[in-house]
Amino acid sequence: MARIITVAAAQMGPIQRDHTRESCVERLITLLRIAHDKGAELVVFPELALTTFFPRWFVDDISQAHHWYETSMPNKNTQPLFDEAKRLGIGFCLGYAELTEAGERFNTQILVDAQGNTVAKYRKVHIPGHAEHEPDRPFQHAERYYFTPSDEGFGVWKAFGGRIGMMICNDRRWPESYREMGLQGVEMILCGYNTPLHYVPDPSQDPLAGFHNSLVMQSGAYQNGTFVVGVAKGGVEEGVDSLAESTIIGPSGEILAKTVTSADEVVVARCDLDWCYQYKNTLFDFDRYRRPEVYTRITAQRGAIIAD
Ligand code: CDV
Repeated sequence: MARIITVAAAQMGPIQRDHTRESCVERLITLLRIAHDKGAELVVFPELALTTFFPRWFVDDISQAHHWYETSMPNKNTQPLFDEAKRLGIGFCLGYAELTEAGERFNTQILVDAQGNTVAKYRKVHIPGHAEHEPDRPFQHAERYYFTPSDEGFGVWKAFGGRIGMMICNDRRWPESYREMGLQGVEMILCGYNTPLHYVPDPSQDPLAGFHNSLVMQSGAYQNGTFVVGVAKGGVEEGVDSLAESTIIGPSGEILAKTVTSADEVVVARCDLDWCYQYKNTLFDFDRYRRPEVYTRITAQRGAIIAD
C-alpha cells in the first residue's frame, strides 16, 4: 500500500517586534485551517514562528531578552493551536525559542502528531552569526549570543506513517545535516528558516539567496533520497527583508511546490514516501556504495587543514 503524506509548507510573512504571541498563534491557526482545507495532514511552520527574529537586536543583559523564549510547550498562548490541530486531526511542526529550567537557550522545533502529542523535539545544531555586539552592522545576527548549539544531533522519528527528520535554517546549508538523517533512513526532512536577503559579511551573495536556498535543499533531498520541506518567515520584518520561497522538494531533487509571495501563504504536496526508495536503493544505496573508511576527516577535524 502506498505511504502518502500530504504535507503543507505554511509560510509566514513578517512578525514585527510589537506583535503579540496571541496574534501569531491566530495567524498559525488560520494557516492550519487553510492547509487542512487543501488536504494536508502535516503542516510545517517557520523557524521562530511565535516572535520576530529577535537576534537582530543585541542586549547587554540577556535576561532582558527572556520574554522572547518559551519556558514550556504547549503553554497558555500556544494551547489554542494545539487544540485546533487536534480538532482538525492534523499534525504540525513549530519553531520557537526555548528557555529550559536549567537556563539553556535553544532554537527549537517540535513535531506534534494529529492527536496533539509532541512526538519529537529538535534543537538547532549549526548556529550562524556572531556572539558579540557588532555595532557597525545595519542589523545584528546575534544567534550565537542567544542560542546554545545543540549537541543532541539530528534525530529521525517514526511518525505520520514515515520517518521524519528535522533541521533549522542554517542547518540546511551543511551536507552533514542531511547525511546524518539519511543514515537513519529519513524520508521527509522538515526545516523552518529566517534568511535575511542582505548577508552582511559578504553582500555579493545577496542576489544569490534564492538560488543557494534551492541549491542546498534540492541537493540534500536528491543525495539522500528524501523529501525536504523548507518553510520561510519572509518579507520585511523590522526593516530587514527576508527570503520567502518556501519549497517542497521530492527525493529526485525536483521542486513539487513553492510559494509565490512573501506573506502568509500555504502550498501543499502529496508525497509518496516510497518514491524515496528509487534513490535510496539505486544511486544512493549507501550500504553498497559509501566509503566511510576514507571519509575520516569528516568527523576528525572541524576546519580545513590546508594541503600544501
Ligand atoms: N536563521 C538562520 O540560520 N539564518 C542564516 C543566515 C544568517 C545566513 C541562514 O543560513 O539562512
